[in-house]
Amino acid sequence: MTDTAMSRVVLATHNTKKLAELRRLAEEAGLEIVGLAEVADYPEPDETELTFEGNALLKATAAAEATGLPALADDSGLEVDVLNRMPGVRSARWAGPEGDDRANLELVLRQLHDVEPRRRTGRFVCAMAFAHPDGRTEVLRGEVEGVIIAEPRGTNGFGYDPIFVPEGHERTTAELSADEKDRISHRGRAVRAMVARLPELLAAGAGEE
Ligand code: ITT
Repeated sequence: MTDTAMSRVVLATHNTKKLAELRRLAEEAGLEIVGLAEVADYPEPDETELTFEGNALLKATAAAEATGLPALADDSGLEVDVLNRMPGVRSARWAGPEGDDRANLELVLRQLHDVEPRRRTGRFVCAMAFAHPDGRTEVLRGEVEGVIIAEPRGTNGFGYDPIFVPEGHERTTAELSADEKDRISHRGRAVRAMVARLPELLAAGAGEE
């Protein structure tokens, strides 16, 4: 295996905004990225697990099996403390199966309408899973704490970004630049932790082939 081939990974996500963030973070780390659009179509697994880690592993494993390439997938979402950490793993479809970002965010705002500011705490969570075609897997978590504000602000990012202000910041993650968000985000943290593990994960796979 050449060095180039060793760092080639497929990013297993159908969410184009998430793909853009993952691609940016992974390419920064020197990985050669293959998107799902560049590989043969395969059935998307149902996200049947009750944890971010479980669902991330389902997605990464399905991609590695279908493509024969090492795969990375994330399962992510917003946990709101007064909602018993929901929407959690149901973040993408909180307001209905069609996965409408705006409807999801507005439902959370309605659910929090009478909650005072100091109790509107929560976090973005990202479980980042790696799956090698030889069957080995790894999963890591990144988080960013923050508060959920009452009025959406900003147009960058996606999902719940317009209502989430990270701890120690005044702007929402939809008002931060891409670089600023990457530095502090749940996804940025998880990707950086995974990238640090990849040389070992990819090399071990090469040795066993
Ligand atoms: P894939 O499963 O194909 O990757 P998805 O959108 O279904 O795409 P998830 O099941 O992981 O992905 O759901 C993630 C949802 O959580 C996403 O749709 C947003 O609503 C929310 N979310 C995750 N990361 C976010 C971020 O960085 N900013 C804002 N919202 C985020």
